[in-house]
Amino acid sequence: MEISKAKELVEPHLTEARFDHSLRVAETARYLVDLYGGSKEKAELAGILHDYAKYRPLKEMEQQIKAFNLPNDLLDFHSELWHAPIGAILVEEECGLKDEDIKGAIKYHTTGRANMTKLEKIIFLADYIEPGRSFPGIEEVRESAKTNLEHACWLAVRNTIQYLIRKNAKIYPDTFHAYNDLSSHINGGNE
Ligand code: DGI
Ligand code: FE
Ligand code: FE
Repeated sequence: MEISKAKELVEPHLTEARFDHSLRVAETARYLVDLYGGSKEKAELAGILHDYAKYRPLKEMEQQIKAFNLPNDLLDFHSELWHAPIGAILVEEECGLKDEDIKGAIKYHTTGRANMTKLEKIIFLADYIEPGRSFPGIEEVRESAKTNLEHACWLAVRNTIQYLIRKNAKIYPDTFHAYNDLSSHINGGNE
């Protein structure tokens, strides 16, 4: 898919601010590909498309989780998680995007998972550190992103888990799986 086509397809589904966020994620993902390798085109497309389903009505997404045979347990967690796996399906259904790497990066961009592909890590991290973001601790993640993709992803998941715990929010198992898996990359997995 052409980059310009992807922008055209996504823009009507997002607010202006969310579209601009998506363009910054795409730009940040290209920067991470410069550092860690991979396809710049796929990274840019995944960045542009990652929040495609962000503003779908909740009722519609609830039905899609069932209709698309997505894990039912998603329904027991915050609806904020739904746009990622649903987006990965809708970009194919509505936009004809078939690339499995890009669909995986969209599917896991919110929670992460164990054994993330490089593109999944790049989009997960780009979504967290794009220049419009201002989370507590983000500068440390941005610094780490310059030298160690896994460590930076680990910091981002750790910060997200800490933020969710402070809010008394539930944490989806894939988020823990991502944290544990990335931990073994950075400290041998024994702690
Ligand atoms: O769509 P974006 O706002 O660009 O970013 P995102 O897709 O990473 O969504 C971020 C939200 O998802 C943020 O409010 C934290 C939340 N989140 C991430 N992991 C989990 C989670 N919420 C719950 N309940 N459980 C999780 O594991
Ligand atoms: Fe998102
Ligand atoms: Fe996003």
